Amino acid sequence: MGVVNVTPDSFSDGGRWFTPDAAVAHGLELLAQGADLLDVGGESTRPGARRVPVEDELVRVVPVVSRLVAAGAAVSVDTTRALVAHAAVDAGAVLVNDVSGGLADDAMAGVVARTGAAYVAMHWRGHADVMDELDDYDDVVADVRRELAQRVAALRAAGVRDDQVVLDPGLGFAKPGASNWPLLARLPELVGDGFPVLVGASRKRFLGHLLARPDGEPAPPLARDRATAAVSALAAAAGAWCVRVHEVAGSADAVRVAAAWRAAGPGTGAGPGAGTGARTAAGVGAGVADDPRHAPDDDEMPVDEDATTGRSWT
Ligand code: PMM
Repeated sequence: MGVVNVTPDSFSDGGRWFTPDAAVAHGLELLAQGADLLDVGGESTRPGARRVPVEDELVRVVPVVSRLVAAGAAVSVDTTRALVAHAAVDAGAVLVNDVSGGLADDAMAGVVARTGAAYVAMHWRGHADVMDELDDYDDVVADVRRELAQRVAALRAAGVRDDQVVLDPGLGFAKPGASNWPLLARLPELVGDGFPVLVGASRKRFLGHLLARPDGEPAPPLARDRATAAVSALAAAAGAWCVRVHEVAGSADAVRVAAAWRAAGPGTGAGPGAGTGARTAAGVGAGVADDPRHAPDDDEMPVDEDATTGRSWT
């Protein structure tokens, strides 16, 4: 999944694709580099960011979605707003990528149910202006899985089918630093919950800290692409369905390596391309039901509907 941020202030690419023409050209370039899916977003989620008015988000996102769809791309819309999601799906988007997992807008689950679009439910604890204060976990992997299970329960209650749903551990969201690594190292636990998993590590702060210079200065976002590709390979090898990245070429190669690696592994019996990393976007347009690990029975997902985190989400 290649990132097309139609924002003036994204942390990772600093507004380089803010005009519709620049965003569309960038999307086409990412497709040429091997992206299966383009993720179009009009609201920055960088730490500390303020919310964008919904009208601005619509104006940024919808024309770019339409033009990329017309050019033959499979497009997802990166939004927490039901109104924007609905407009983008009307414009041809096949997937709604909601970093709030439905918590930011009560109407989101209903829109996803009605449109039948595929839906990424990401782990989230609050908007960008407060999220760094919410990095408080007993066991970050168990806590994220439990909170995602609560989102799945809410989606099911709104009529969303399991085969629409993709889960995402939400790297960097309420996880400014060390909390990200167990989520990656123990990714098979999340994969084992039975839903396709999306990983969004690209250019994030925890990679900047990892690659810090000797004086402690974090590596800047544009210097994090090789580490991102390394995460892509490892995540795909661990069973991730999709990696969301800014620099596509390196990660496209990385997931192909991981797919071949998995295919040749003991007991797979699968041919090249059967690894999740090499899946195409075709499965997204049809929901995500073709994923062999998909459509779990209700009792496969540990849903604890009574559990609360004790937080206010809005
Ligand atoms: N990260 C960002 C934005 N959208 N969506 C998903 N599903 N997962 C992520 O980790 C994620 C996301 C923030 O990165 P950006 O500002 O570079 O787009």
